[in-house]
Amino acid sequence: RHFTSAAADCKVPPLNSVTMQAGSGSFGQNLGWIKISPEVSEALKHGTPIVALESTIISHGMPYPQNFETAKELEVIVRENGAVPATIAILDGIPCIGLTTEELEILARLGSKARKTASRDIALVMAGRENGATTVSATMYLASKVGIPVFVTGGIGGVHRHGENTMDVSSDLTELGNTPVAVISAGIKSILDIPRTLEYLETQRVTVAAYRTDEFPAFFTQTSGCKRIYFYSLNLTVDANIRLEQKSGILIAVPIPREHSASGSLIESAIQQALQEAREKKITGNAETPFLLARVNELTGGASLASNIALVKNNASIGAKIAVSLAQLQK
Ligand code: PSU
Ligand code: MN
Repeated sequence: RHFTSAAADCKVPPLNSVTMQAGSGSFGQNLGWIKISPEVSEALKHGTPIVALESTIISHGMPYPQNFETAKELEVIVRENGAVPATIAILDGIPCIGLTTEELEILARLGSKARKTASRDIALVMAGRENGATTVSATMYLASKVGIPVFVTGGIGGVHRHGENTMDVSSDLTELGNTPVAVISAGIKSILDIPRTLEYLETQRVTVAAYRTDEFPAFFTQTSGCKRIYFYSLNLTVDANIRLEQKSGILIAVPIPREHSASGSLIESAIQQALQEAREKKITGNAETPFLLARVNELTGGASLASNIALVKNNASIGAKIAVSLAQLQK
């Protein structure tokens, strides 16, 4: 039902109508299959800082209506910090860069009825004219296609525990190895294998930097025990990566603000229980993360959701600042 109204707003621009231009290298490709909102299109043209935002976090990462509120608030925070927000999703089979409030609401209400769309799913969702909520990998891919070098999210996927046997390794990691976008996140959850994830990122040639710490954060908590992460000036690092024309991305890990990390150990024990339940219910593959997020939220009486929202907002303000100073460096 919602689909039709989204389709009306989401027209494919005619070829030649969109001129790409931004952060790195050569732009000006004509992508007739993608819809860029007028505001983002203008920003690309003028080199105005832009922050890409993903949509799986809206549909699968949080319940309605907090997901809708958070999606809107993230855009406000990006604007307050001087950048233009570009939430990315696929509506009626059309990849959209920059959504209207109505489109954000459609995704928020669809929840897990929207298809969780990783890079490998983009073509399928387009072919089926489906609504797709893009994960980190798909959002990076689409952001890079139109020339947006900075992207803010909450947590990325990683190597799952026992991934050395199951081979469940998120395509977020291989996309980071192949797509020159800086991803600002709060690290990865301890439901994943953090040391193996960092090893895998190294193999994929991904630059890993942290914000004001030398330790990789673990999403709900500031620490993971994994040290020796670089923390040089982040805008200079992103700028250098672009000048080098590296094909790989940068993972920027921002620890959750201290005042929201207090419930970390409570959340940690809920995670252990949820993991156990997932094993008993044989929930695997791309259904695992959404199940765990929802279950942990139930078990913690909403504390994990509150922390999740707080850390994504914090990432949005830091990501927007990085985008602003990067745009200045590139003038
Ligand atoms: N981690 C979170 N919240 C999320 C996700 C991960 O804390 O919403 C989502 C992101 O969209 C991420 C995706 O890209 O899950 C990874 O899924 P998978 O492990 O199936 O690759
Ligand atoms: Mn997986």
